[in-house]
Amino acid sequence: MMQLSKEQFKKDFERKLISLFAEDVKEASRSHKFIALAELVKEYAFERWLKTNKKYSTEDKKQVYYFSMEFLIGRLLENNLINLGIIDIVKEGLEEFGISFEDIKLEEKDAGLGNGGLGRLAACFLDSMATLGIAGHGNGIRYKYGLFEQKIVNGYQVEVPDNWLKDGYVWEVRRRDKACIVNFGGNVRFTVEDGRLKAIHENYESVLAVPYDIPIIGFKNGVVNTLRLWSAEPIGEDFDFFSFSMGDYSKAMEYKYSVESITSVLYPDDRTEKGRLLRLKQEYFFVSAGIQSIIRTFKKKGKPITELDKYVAIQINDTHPALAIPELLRILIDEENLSWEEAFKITVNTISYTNHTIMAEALEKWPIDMFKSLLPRIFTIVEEINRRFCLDLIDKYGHDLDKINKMAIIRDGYINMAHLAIVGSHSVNGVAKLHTKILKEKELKLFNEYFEGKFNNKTNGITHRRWLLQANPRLTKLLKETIGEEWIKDPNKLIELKKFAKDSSVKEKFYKIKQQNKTDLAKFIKNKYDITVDPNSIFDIQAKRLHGYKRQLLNALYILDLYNRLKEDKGIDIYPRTFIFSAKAFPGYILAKEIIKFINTLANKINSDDDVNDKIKVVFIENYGVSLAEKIIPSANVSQQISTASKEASGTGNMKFMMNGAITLGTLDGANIEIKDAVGEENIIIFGLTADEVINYSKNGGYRSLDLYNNNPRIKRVIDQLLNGFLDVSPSEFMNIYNHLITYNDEFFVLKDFEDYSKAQDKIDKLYRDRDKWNEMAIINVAASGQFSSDNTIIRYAREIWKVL
Ligand code: 4GP
Repeated sequence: MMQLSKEQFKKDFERKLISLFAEDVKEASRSHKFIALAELVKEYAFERWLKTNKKYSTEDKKQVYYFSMEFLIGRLLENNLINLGIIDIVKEGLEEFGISFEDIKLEEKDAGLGNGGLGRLAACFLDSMATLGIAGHGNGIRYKYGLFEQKIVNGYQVEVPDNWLKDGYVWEVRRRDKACIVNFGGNVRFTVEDGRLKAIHENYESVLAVPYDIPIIGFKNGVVNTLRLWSAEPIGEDFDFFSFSMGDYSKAMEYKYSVESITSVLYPDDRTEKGRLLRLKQEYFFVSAGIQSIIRTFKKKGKPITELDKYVAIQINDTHPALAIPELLRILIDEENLSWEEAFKITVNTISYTNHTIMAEALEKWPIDMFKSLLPRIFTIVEEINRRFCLDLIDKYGHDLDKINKMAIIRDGYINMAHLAIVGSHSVNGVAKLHTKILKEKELKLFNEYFEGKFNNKTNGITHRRWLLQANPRLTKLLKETIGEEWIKDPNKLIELKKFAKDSSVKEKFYKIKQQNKTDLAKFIKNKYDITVDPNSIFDIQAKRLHGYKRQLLNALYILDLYNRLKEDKGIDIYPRTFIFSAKAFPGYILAKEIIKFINTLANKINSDDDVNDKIKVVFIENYGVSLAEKIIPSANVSQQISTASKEASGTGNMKFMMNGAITLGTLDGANIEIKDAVGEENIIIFGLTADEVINYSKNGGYRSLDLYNNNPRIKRVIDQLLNGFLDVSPSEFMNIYNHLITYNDEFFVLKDFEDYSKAQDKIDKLYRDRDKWNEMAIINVAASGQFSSDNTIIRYAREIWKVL
């Protein structure tokens, strides 16, 4: 832990302002104060970074690399100060200068290099690996533009580019000397060299991969690991001088642009061939650079390459980095001259794969033609993996062609990346018990039977340092006063809070904290949208990506029905409620965008209707991301986790909300089930179809949403209101929603679960009136949340997959 006195800090801070900007505290702008503070944190941390790196290069410790297309790291300043153990000193020191830390921290850009759960999980894992002293590093892409910024205009989502690097990024270090070359295109021919077949890749185009390193600081342990993000640059001079000197300026610029576009955007538009090709390019680009850099570091140790798997573990975050498998094989065979058998054994032992979803749309498949022309050598390797795997299958199953077809890596003109990832790795894990069970028994059953013992579960987790210490300082203080500080190092100790669940003074304090957090959010909403929400109402929150299966639509239709009931009978006794949504929709996902418009339309109608205004309010907070989540989650009373059972692999928002004392209103899906087991049935509200029921309906039919529409007047009314002008929009505005629910038979069982959901909401209403009981439930949720710290998850990865603990 770092020793720093307040006086020393103040001196250092003044010195930094002078050396960077020739300014004193009085003159400096908010932005300069932020930069000076961040630069100071770097000064404090970088010595440790150097030491950690030195230690890793001299020790024989196995290095873990987490390969991910997404790292949603959010803002780092506060997190870094907490982990260095100097947050209080810094806050106090700044205060004495008359500077509010809360104010200057907002100057930092929220690095949104990801989309949702998978990306945020990667960031939590980095924090936990550093804190546990595991030599674990991230490998990803330095996107020039992060996930788009969402604006709501007239109720519609509008996407604005997130130019987060515009003013520079204070935490990164460009390491030009560690750049690698990545090759695309060209052709492959085979020759015989020393009696062995040798692949020659030629006529390719090369791109320079330049790493930018970000320090990942462990919690009070002196460890600083590395997140390495790769940026694509033209090789040699900035543009093609030949074209330029011939006067073809635009051709030269085209070359520069085409190279730089590789790392320009997260999620290129997958509706076009060009967009899909770019995504494949991105995948190979960061994987190839990452593996080359790992091998280079490993070789400095002077160990034989055949021992690589003893010193290196690579975890691939979903299939996006699955090209790590053929790329590692390529290097071992073509550059290190190992035999296929040796190279394959090492590759499988080095790589492990995490599956994050069973949604068909997310299961990657690449057309052979595209793959082959972009990555000709890699294609021949994938073909060979497939050929040998199919032969093994024939060995085991004879000529059961149906089975072999189902399991093959290459089939019907496509390369199935999940199959490649399973065959080329030694571990395949799901992210919650139910999800793993579905993988093992349904989606990937054949593979689980064939590769005995390869499949395993690693339930997700979240770092309590960000989601409790940082996001909720008030609750953190209460916890310290009540159960001491051991839980910060060992989150399982949070369970000690359970003893205080019936303690009326702790309950009262907990209630007050929740009210203060709600008041903060209410002020934020007032400032931003001029909507007045009452902190005494129930804050009922659904904050996550917008997707059909996450069923924001169920929540919204329920609100519309509630509104109808209130209009019909003003005497209905409901506890006042504020429904809060926050969600981004993927730009090309029409239905999701229409649901956003629907929620906003509903919000307008309800918020401006004096008849119901003291009872319900609806707020859509735009631009959901890590920083906004830190603001929203601590204020929640109800956490909506209402996905169609079987569809949400785990969820991690559910864990963040419970850790902050919200009661989960959820289906038996993903990690909700484990949350239920941890808190007990009486401290969670469960409703809806089970995963088995959903799977059964989807497979065998037996559900008709039209019947529900015809037989349930409440459902009929809300569906009709989508189209009949009730919402003061044109009849076609919500046509996709209507079609989704009725014409296409409600794929995600929104209407099927409607009644049960409505009853669950009634339960919440009753429970909240009993303040004592509610607080007890909330405290039990906080107490049981330690189990879901990502420290626990990482310990399991480290012991069972990477074998580093
Ligand atoms: C998400 C899953 O949808 C979510 O259930 C899970 O908690 C999270 O991964 C982390 O494991 N999937 C994605 C994705 O983010 O892009 O597929």
